[in-house]
Amino acid sequence: MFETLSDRLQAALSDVRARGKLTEDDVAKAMRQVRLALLEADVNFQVVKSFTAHVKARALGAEVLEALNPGQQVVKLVSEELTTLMGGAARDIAFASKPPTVVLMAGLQGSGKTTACAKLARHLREEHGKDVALAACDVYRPAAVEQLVKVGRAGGATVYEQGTDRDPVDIAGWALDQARADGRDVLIIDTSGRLHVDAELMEELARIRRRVKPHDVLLVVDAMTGQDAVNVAESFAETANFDGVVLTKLDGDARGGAALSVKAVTGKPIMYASTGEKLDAFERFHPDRMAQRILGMGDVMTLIEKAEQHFDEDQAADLERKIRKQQFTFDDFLGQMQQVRRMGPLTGLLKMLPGAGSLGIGNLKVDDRDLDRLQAIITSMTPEERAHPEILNGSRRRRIARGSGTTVAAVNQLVKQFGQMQKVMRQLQQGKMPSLSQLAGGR
Ligand SMILES: Nc1nc2c(ncn2[C@@H]2O[C@H](COP(=O)(O)OP(=O)(O)OP(=O)(O)O)[C@@H](O)[C@H]2O)c(=O)[nH]1
Ligand SMILES: [Mg+2]
Repeated sequence: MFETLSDRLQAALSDVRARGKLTEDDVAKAMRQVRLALLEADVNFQVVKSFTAHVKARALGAEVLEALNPGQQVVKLVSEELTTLMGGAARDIAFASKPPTVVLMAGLQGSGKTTACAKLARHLREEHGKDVALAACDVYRPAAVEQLVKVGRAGGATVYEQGTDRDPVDIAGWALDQARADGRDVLIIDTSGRLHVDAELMEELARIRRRVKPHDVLLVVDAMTGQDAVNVAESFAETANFDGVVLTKLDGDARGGAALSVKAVTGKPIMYASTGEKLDAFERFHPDRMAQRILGMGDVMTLIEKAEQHFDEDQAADLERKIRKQQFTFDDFLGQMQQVRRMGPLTGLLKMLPGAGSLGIGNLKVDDRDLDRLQAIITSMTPEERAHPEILNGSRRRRIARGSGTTVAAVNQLVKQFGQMQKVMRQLQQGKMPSLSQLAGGR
């Protein structure tokens, strides 16, 4: 996401970043480029204007130009201002003192409301341990109820539905009674979308609001539609109030215009970001981390959180013991690989590393299929072979290659790399630093 914006902004700042001393001219030139980068990213014109004016004024302040590393200071400044622009502090759903907390989802057709209901339910369950129910109040599209039932259940939520013959307002009221009776912590209401922000849609939302008095109304907007998304949010903000934005389809948004403009234009923060069709492609929107990601400073915090979510502490301790005793086997290797993969596609993870952009790592296509192949090779080994790779002779390797649909060369390479890895581990164990060439794969 935001590749184009990220590349352009980093290019705009690469000049000042490298300089030892900065003049006012240098700053003005960099700001012109930042301005262009933002406009190209489809960021709202007014927003760009005030943003660059603000950064420039601060950059020209004495403490920046006279700092030891003025270039770094300018980059830091841009990062801070981007953070403010995107809403400053991150906000999650605030739970009502008297459950259920009611969340109403609104938005145009196809913006991703129904998917977001299930994703938010999953988030609230996994991160906050909440018991979440969903209410199916989109009665206009025949398949909408079924869709919510399906994704909602996959997200671990109960779905309250009454088909499509009742008034959505009545369904919402009934679902709230159900949620109370069942002692649910949260009730999320899925509503129907419209092609445009029209009076009918607004009236229906207003009626649902009056009936269920939601604690939070979330507007779901499709980031891929750029400024249109911002315009939709603006007209929603004019006619109906909402509390926060769920920005969807960020995975397909190279420009970032909506992400950067929505808060400034509507005054409402982006609370969640959806980055794919799968239920786990959903995260809280952290303006500071996002700004750092865009500027190629990495997003180590999110990476660490993902690692904490997906790595099993006992397994890690067990692994450490095995490495110490030099008992690391192909099975352990497989386990490690599976844990890493649970964190998400590798290409996405790499992008969170600092400097990923400038080192070219961000654009590196790590093919998850390579891992599939490695996994296939290892699972084609017998348990004995996995524990004692030294018994892997020619005929065993041929059998494994056939079994995994790969080649003997691929099997050989994996076995060799595994051998190198064990060697490095042994050396680390003996307190010796492995040489760089060993770490790089023993060439
Ligand atoms: N790539 C990508 N696709 C998404 C994302 N969120 C939703 N989608 C897809 O967008 C399409 C529409 O999503 P829905 O959740 O049905 O949208 P909706 O707002 O409920 O649509 P209506 O009920 O028709 O108004 C589906 O195919 C989703 O899988 C996302 O973050 N990334
Ligand atoms: Mg829907």
